[in-house]
Order: sequence, then structure tokens, then C-alpha cells
Amino acid sequence: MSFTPHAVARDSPAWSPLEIPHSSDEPFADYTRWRLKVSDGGRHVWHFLKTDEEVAAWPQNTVDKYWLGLPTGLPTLPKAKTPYEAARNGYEFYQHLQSEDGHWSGEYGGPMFLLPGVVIGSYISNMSFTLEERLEMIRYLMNKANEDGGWGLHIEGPSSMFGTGMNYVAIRLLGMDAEHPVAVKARARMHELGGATGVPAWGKFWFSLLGVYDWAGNNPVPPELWLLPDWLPIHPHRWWIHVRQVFLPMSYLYGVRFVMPENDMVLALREELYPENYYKIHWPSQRNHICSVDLYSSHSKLYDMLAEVLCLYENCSLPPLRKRAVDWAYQLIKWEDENTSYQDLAPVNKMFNLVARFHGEGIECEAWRMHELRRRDFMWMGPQGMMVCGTNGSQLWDTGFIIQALVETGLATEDKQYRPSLLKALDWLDKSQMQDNPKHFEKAYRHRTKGAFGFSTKEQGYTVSDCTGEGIKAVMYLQNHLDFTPKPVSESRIQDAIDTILSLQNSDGGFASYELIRAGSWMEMLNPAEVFGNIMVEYNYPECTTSAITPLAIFRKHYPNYRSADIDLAIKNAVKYLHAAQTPEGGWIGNWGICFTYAAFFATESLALVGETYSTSQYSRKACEFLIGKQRADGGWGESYQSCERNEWVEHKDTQVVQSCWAIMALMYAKYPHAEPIERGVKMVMDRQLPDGSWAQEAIEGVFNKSCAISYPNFKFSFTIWMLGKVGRYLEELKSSNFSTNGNGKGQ
Ligand code: LAN
Repeated sequence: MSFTPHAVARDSPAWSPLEIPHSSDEPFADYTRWRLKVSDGGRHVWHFLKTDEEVAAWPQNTVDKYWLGLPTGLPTLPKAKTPYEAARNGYEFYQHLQSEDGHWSGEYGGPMFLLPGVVIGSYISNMSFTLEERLEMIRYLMNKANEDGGWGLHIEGPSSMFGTGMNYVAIRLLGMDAEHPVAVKARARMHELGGATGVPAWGKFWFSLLGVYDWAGNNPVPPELWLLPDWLPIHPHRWWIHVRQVFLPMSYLYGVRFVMPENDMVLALREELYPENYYKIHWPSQRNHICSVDLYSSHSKLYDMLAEVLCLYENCSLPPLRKRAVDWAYQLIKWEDENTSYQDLAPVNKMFNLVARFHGEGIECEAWRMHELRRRDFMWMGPQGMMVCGTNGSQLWDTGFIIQALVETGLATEDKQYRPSLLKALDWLDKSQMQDNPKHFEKAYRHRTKGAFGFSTKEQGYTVSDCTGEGIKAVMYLQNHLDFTPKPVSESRIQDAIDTILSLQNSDGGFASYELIRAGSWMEMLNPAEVFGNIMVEYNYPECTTSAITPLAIFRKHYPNYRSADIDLAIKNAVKYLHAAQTPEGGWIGNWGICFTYAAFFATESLALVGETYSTSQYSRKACEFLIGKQRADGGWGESYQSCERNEWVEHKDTQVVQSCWAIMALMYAKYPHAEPIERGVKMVMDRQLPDGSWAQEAIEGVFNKSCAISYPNFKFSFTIWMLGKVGRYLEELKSSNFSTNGNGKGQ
């Protein structure tokens, strides 16, 4: 049951071929034997219990059952007659999904390029999986294959070369035979798409490490860029953190031209991935050959020219310079590993870092052992098998929202029975705030972390602007708005969070994700990853901006003497940015959730902070009209992830509960004066509530980098409970005519 990491050769039984059933409907590894272990401030690791003794000693709990898709056995609740009762029923259910340590755990899948990275990286670095993990990863891939046999960039996307090529390799390494019908079909689709020569850059790179693509088919990834003076506008420290942290180990591995030793699997894959003869492929002409279905951002002329120049440089690079660059990149990789306890920023850079460390130090070392341990933090068991999550979880994010929902709706105070749950959450939040800056943070180009919260756990160690905002807001709600809670987070720690937030405001008032904007958007011309958009630098986001300023406003109320002028100015400037970011139609483009409904939920709250509502502000009024214009006949809202790709509203074929909640929350922030549309939306959300108080999973909720969707399954609890718990009072006030109901906007 406990994992003792030990290295395994690639031809050992740990990677031997497996007999895989043709249907993936039924579990391959008994679902009653999986357990989620939560430890160390919210670490998630799924264990498979092999013996009956272990099963008896560690019973499956509701959290395990829910996330595995097994019946939870939670009772049917009396049918809600009011929205508030529906909210209470929602929490009656959702409280059971809180972990012992106080946070809410959950699946964070969606992207389809993460699992292959974990599999290929592990294979290269002599790391194994348990048999059950292998079986359930294979089952997951079988379940997520599209009708045409391929895989997409994410679980709802059409088959692409990136998705199909990477997952084909993963399923083969995991043990599926090349003649299994699923492999045969996937291969046929891959060949129809033109074969793996056209895989996008990150696929080319992984395949080159594995030895199934020639390095000459890659555009250069020169580590020397790290030696450029920091002040240069193109120095990598100015790039968006996810891009530079992936570029970092890539540049190391490219610099040393790492290739795994050839074996039978490599030889077989060279046959399978390409319709043509592998050994006759002209590799240099593949550098810019990208399958057309994959292209979201095609290379700019500038990038292609630069790549040509860098190719010339590769022929004459100076060995001592290369060595210095590779050594410096390695140092930065080590700092990243150490500062995050080997979680790293996300599973992409983690697996590249692992291969780099494997190259640098082999297997008999702390780095290999720690990487092997922390790899499991990303692996999540769901009803359809084992996936790899976008981060090591969304612990802080989910906990922050449900706490605010409970406090704002009054559920936190209404019923004493929820007190233990709130106290546990406060304890978890207290332990999740970062209290120091990372080691070598300036040299490692990191932003401060003192006082910050990250998206998942403290250990992962990355400041995120909006997570710091939502985290400290939840803390203040618990500590300052309730009378039964202790105050474990001291005033000076709250001030640290406020300082961190203020340190993240950009000159035009907006807030980006992890850092200040360090270079202009012209850098997008150097975007080498064809499948994503807007990734090269930080941008301001309406969502991050709102999450950053709302806690400032709450803080100002409770602690009026600390940096109040800075706070006032920050809020004022942030609202200016939000005005400028509104589209002519009245919406805001969402970047981390889908899409306009998500951004409207945030932006309207910011406007309300400075008194801008339907009756007082054209921005707020336009936002309401925009949303009302998108309401569907059944009272709800539904937009597709394609809204994010196209920057314009794209209807989903179905109405979505979560998006409907965002839209209704936005209308409430804006003090929208007509009850009827709101009531219709509320009815839709209530009608979809299940007898046990929960809601079913609908379409994917989140997105990143314009093109990749990602799951936030906890949203169907936090936002429903939040909206339903608030809306009853709102409608009452509206009807008792606290503000206008005639729509002339002059009420209030
Ligand atoms: C996330 C998840 C959380 C998200 C929010 C907090 C919601 C957002 O408001 C700010 C940005 C942030 C922190 C974010 C950034 C990009 C992430 C880390 C992800 C979407 C999760 C996965 C994604 C990451 C980039 C996936 C790995 C892929 C690469 C392109 C490196």
C-alpha cells in the first residue's frame, strides 16, 4: 500500500505488455479498493488496497466514493421549496465531500496532454507505476478516445495530432498491444491526420527524448537564452511563468540532446507513428510541419526566421558557452524542484524537470526519489479511470469559494451543525498561507510569496494573484464575520497577503495571474507552442483583477489604518481597467472559466464595489443587458468552451447550471431590477438538483491558454449554493421595492 520508490528497467515486468479487455465500461481494477489519502496540507494520493486486511483497516469514505462515481449512500432530502432550502440541501450534501483536514478535494482533469507526459517521462526515467495505475490509465484513455479513434487537446476537443500522437504513445508504453482494436483505430486516425511528423512542438520534443523523432525535426530551444542580460526585453524571465518553466528544462534537455537508449518499444513506435518509413523522413523539413487541425496560433514569420538563425547557431555553438548555459539552466531547475517540494509549477515542467534531473544525477539520488513520490500527487482516480490533473489539485480555489458562499448566504451562522466544517476549513486555510519567500527567489526570477496563497497547496509554493485574494477573503470572512471562530491568522499575516496583492497590480490597474506583466504582448510573435494562444507573457485578466481587489475592500473595512490610500487607489485603477476591458457588447472575455458568464460574475462584483450598478453605471447596465440577451428559453445560460477560442459567445447545445449561477450572481451584483429573468434562471437550477442535494456533472467549466478546457467539478456545488443561498433575499428586497422594478434604471 505504501510506495517504496525503486527504479525499474524499461524492459522489466513493470512495463510489460498487458491483456486489455476490448470494452472499458467496467473498471479494470476493483473500485471498492481505491482510497484517497489526504496529508501534508492537502496532498492527494490515490492508493489501491491489495489485501482484504488493508480494506478492512481502511474503509472507503464518502469522499472516495463520490469521486470514484460509486453510490455515496447519502440520504434523499426533503424537496426544496425555496432557493435557500435548495442551497441548504446542496450543502447538506457537499459538507460530506470535505476532507478531514478541512479542504475540499476534487478531480482536476481535462487536458489530454498531461497523462502522456507523465507516462513518457516516467518511462524514460526508469520509474514505474503500479499495475492498477497502469490498467486504469489505459481505461481512462480508452474512455476518452473520440468516436474516430483519436484524442483531442482536452476531453471535449476534436481529435488532434497532439492528442492522438501523445496518447497513442502513452497507451502503448502503458502496455496495450499494437493490435488491440483501440490502438489500431487510434493509429488509423493518426495516419489519417498525416502521421506524427506533424505533431506540434511539445509532441516533437517528447518524442525526441524517447527516440522516436529526430532532434533535427525540432526548432531550437537554446539554453543560452538564460545567459542573456536580464534587462533584455526577450530574456525568458519576462515570459509567462508556465512558458518559461517549461522552456527551462526543455532548453537543458535540448542543450544536451538527451535521447533515451533505443529498445524494442522505440523501434516499434518508429514503425507505428508514421505512415512513411521512419528512416527515410527528412527531419529538418518537419520543424515547421504542424498538422492543420492542431493549429491555434501558427508561427509568426519572425519566429520562423529566428528559428532559422538559431539552427545555424546550433551548427557552430561554442561548447564552453553551451556548458555554462546548460549548467545555469540546471541550477534553475534544481531551485524550482526544491522550492516546490518537487511538485513544480505544473505536471508539464515537472516531468521535463524529472528527465533533466535523471540525466544530471541518475536514479540513486534525492531528486529522483522525490520526483517519483510527488508524481502521484497529480494522478487522480475518476469514474472513467486514472487521469493526470492540471495541477496537484485545486484545493485552495475550491475551499475559498465554498467558504465565501457559506458566509455570504448565512448558512454559516444559521445552523450550528456546520460550525465544525467551518472551523476545519479555517484551520486548513491558516496552514495554507505561505509565510516566507522562496529560496533564491530573486535569482530564480520568482515573485514574492510571503503572505500569498496558491491555487492548490502551500507546498506547491506559487503565488497566484486571485488565489491570494480568494484565500485571504475566505480567511477574513471566517475570522471577522463569524463570532464563533478563533483568529489563527494574525493581523500581520493578513497584511502580508494585502502587500502581496498590491505588489501584483500592473500599471494600467489590472492584475495578471502569477506575476507582474514583464514584457509586451508583441512577445506573442515568438509563441512556439502552436496549440495555445496568449501564452508568452502575462496579461491582465478581469477575473484575477476582481479577486484581487475584493479582499482589499473587505480588509479596508476591518483594518482602516493599513495602506488605505494605496488600497483606494488600487481599487480605483482596477475598475478603470475593467471599464476598458469590457467588449462593445457589454461582456468581458473570460480566460480561466467559460467564458463570458464567468468573467461577468467577476467584473460586475468589482463594479459594485465602487457603487457601479445597473442604475448608476452604463458599464454595469450593459453587462446586464448582454447577459439577459443570452438567456435561453429554459431560463438558464449555456456557452461552449469555443467562446474562449473565438473571443465571441458560442452557444453550448445544453444549458449549464454553473454558468447560469455565474450569470445570476452577476445580475445580483449589478442589482438588476427585474425579478422575472432571475426567477426563471433560479427555477432551472433548482429543477436540476438531485434528490440528495447534489447536481450532476455537466459540461467542462474551465479553460486556459484560450484553447484548452479543464474541469472544475466542485463549481457545481460552490456556485449553486452561493447563488441559491443569496437569491431568495435578493428577490425579496427587489419585490419590497428597495430598488426599481420597472426597468427604467432610476430606482434606488
Ligand atoms: C491554472 C489553474 C488556476 C488558474 C486560476 C487561479 C483559476 C486563474 O484565475 C489564474 C491562472 C491559474 C492559476 C492557472 C494557470 C494555468 C494552469 C496552471 C491552470 C489552468 C491549471 C493548468 C494550467 C497549466 C498551464 C497546465 C500545464 C500546461 C502548460 C501549457 C504548461
